[in-house]
Amino acid sequence: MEYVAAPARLSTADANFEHDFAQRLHWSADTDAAIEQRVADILADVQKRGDAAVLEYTARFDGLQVDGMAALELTQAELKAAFDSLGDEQRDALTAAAQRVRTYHEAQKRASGESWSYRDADGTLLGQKVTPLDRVGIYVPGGKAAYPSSVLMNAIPAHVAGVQEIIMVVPTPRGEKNALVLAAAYVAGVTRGFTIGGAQAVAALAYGTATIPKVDKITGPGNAYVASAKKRVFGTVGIDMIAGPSEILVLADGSTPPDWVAMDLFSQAEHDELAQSILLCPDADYIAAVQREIDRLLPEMPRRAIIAKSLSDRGALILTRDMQEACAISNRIAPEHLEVSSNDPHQWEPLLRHAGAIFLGAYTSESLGDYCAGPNHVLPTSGTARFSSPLGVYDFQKRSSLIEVSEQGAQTLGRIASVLAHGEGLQGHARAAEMRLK
Ligand code: HSO
Ligand code: ZN
Repeated sequence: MEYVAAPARLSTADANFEHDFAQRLHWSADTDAAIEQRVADILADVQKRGDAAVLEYTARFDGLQVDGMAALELTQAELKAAFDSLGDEQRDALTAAAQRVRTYHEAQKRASGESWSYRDADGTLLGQKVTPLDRVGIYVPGGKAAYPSSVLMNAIPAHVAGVQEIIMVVPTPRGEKNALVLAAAYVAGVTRGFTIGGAQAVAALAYGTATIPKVDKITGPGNAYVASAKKRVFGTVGIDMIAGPSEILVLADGSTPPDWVAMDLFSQAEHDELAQSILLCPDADYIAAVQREIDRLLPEMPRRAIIAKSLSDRGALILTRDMQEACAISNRIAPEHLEVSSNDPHQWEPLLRHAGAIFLGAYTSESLGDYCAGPNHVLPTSGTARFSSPLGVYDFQKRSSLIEVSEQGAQTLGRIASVLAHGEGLQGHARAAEMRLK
């Protein structure tokens, strides 16, 4: 079967541009009501029956029938054995990627993850104390989207933050384990692992069972059931985000070889038929050249069916008046990944405000960021980069305010508090402040 990848061809000069652009971008994170109901039932059941329910759902949904929960645990020895079983090439690549991701997140922790305090003129101490979460759960998808790189991206920032216990869950249909996923868990410092998945795994982590420890926060991507379960347990535990399909936006000035750009568009399109790849460029000839490269390269791609559908249904090649306008449109999209494919990327970078990750210059393919550059690849999607950030060390930390009022400070603050407390009609508050006045 021959596949055709035909992204929409738009131009900002067209009268219909706003309409066509809005249609291309439209994406809804709503899940259907049937899934919501089934997930609600599974959560309630696991909360009530614990391990017994987890065992039943794992047998039913993953075809993994075992005698007891012990058989669903991945021991440290097993994680290490998986690592040792890798060939040199994979082992070295995994270790190198993990080291770079660790170095990046250590810098992130130094920059914004440290406690601080100051004393005001009255000698009152004010500050912020940063502490890691005690225990987190990381959800690792199984099946066709099993990504060892995502194990690194979730577990390493948790480890760097100082989280003592990192519990990994990974659905393992029929018990077929993915050696690279287990090896990544070993390299990244996962404490305990379980071969469970779906809403039942999210429930077990959120509520705890006799075997699965209750965690404080659950991170990591998953299918519609997992996303729905994470939304429902939010409040009982923290969650990171609800990730939508992958996206890439390439902002090109025409200086990068067009086959490089075509392959970068493929790199996200191949994730998912719902993934979105967009090119913004002021040069019509260059856009035509990229389309020619798409046509030439597509038949070589093992995942060409997915790429063709993603590009044809959700992709776009957009002609802009100039690079400034391309930057402005990019800000409206707020893409997950933004490549500035220009020989002068620093000219445009100051104009770019909303993106999960910004990749500067022709050599910075997005795929390097997915695996090993260092920054996290768990990024805000579907325009949420307008108000949220990559997964990071800060997601595994929390802050407590610190206040130590001096005797003199109690006089100054006591007068202010007393007035406001009376204004709110709260006697107890007012008197607690007044008692400390001389
Ligand atoms: N691009 C994906 C992450 C990933 N890519 C994992 C390859 N493996 C997240 O947006
Ligand atoms: Zn990717």
